[in-house]
Amino acid sequence: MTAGDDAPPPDMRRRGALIGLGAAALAGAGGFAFLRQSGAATVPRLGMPPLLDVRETRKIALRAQTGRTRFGAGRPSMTAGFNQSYLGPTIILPRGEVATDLRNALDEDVTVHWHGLLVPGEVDGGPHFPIAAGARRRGVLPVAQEPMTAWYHSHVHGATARHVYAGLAGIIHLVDGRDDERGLPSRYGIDDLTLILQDRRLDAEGRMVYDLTPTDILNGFHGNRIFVNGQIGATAAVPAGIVRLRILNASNARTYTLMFPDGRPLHLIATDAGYLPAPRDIRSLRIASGERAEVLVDFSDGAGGRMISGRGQIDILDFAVDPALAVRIDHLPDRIAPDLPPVGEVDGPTRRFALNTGGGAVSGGSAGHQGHQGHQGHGQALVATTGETASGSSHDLHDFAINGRVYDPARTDFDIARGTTERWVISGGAGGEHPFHVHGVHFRVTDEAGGMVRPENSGWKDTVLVAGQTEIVVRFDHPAPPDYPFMYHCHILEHEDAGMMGQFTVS
Ligand SMILES: [Cu+2]
Repeated sequence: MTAGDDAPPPDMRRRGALIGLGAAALAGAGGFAFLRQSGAATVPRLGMPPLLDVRETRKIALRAQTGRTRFGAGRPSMTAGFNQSYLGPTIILPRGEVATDLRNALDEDVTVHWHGLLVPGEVDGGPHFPIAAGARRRGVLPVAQEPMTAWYHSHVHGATARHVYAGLAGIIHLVDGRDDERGLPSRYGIDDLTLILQDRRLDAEGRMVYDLTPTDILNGFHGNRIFVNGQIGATAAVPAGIVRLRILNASNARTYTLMFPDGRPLHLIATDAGYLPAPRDIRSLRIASGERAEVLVDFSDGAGGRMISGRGQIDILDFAVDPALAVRIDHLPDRIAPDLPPVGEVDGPTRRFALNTGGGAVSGGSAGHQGHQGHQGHGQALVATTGETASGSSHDLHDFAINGRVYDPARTDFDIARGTTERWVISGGAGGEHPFHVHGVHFRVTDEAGGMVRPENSGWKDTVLVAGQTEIVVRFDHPAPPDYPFMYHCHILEHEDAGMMGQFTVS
């Protein structure tokens, strides 16, 4: 169903016109410094999200709020964000206990799901943990895991796609202070770049819109512009050395195949949930919605480059070497982390999950057809629509489910004994590719479509793109009581909202 991910609409090809943004347009681009000026062309420099470093304070304070944001040269768009008008700050998170103070200044429920953090169901921030309009909720995250790039986003059932699209998402760097020993770049925004990739649909006046058609639900919502950290057409300035890219695919549905057309390798150092033992050289990186990857790229030849997706059809981000940036890391590390432990012995049941996309495969989903109420329902819209599409009826065309059961918040799909290791076999059906995410666990991928596991899936994962059939081995160490179960779902957010989700307890 997502076969067209790498095939852009015509207006996404070659963004040459956007590179030549005029000064008037840049005034609205967020105030980022200009990278260079040559003739009439002025290129905005890629900015990083602001930092929320809680290593000392041990307190994460986030406020969900609406805003108006200008993207590129467009007119201001209705948006939402955490502590700002679009997206949220980069949280630098230490291990240990960290307090959370979450406030909701929206006119509707919000949640803050900690995607990738191994925390109990009570603080996981899934759909069972709504924070009402105007409310405030405090909690504690017990963080006891290895360094990784995680993220946070709203996860209100039926509204997740609209919320994330509007901007209610941000990235987390979980750190242990040892990256210097590992020989890894760690200077934020200089040689350690955060790249939040999103595609968004802009109308003729450059305003972000979310018009959900039945086709958008079937394929997931795909945009006509690429945003990196909420910016269009920016260029990243890098030193002439080794640069680390922390890549988060925070798109609603699009899968990217990232590469440099000059053949420059990507040295993969981390998958979703932690470091690989050593860099793995790859020529392209496939990254689906919800996934993260960290790569090192060598710019020591002094030449910039252009990162593209899908064999040259979509420009993602230009890189330019700035000689003023001091080079701190000039060679690849040989070794980053200990070898991955062997995949654990399976001592629980094997479970099978068939991801259903319509076609009458659904039976018995009694609580089913509630999925898309949130897209146009209660409260303020958060993001504009043209009003031309009637999204509320579209779910009647396609039933989205897992094993024939549409998500029902009142139904626990199964219970797992804490400490058990299970094998899960997930099938996407003919032609469908779905990123499958499980809350509260990290897992290993043991088989993809009967063949080799791709490098992108060779380390610790919490989300895996299922094309055909994928097998994972999962150990369940973190508790989730009946009131706060863990979710498993497709991370194409329109599929998830439409019911391709289930939940389980761990006790
Ligand atoms: Cu899906």
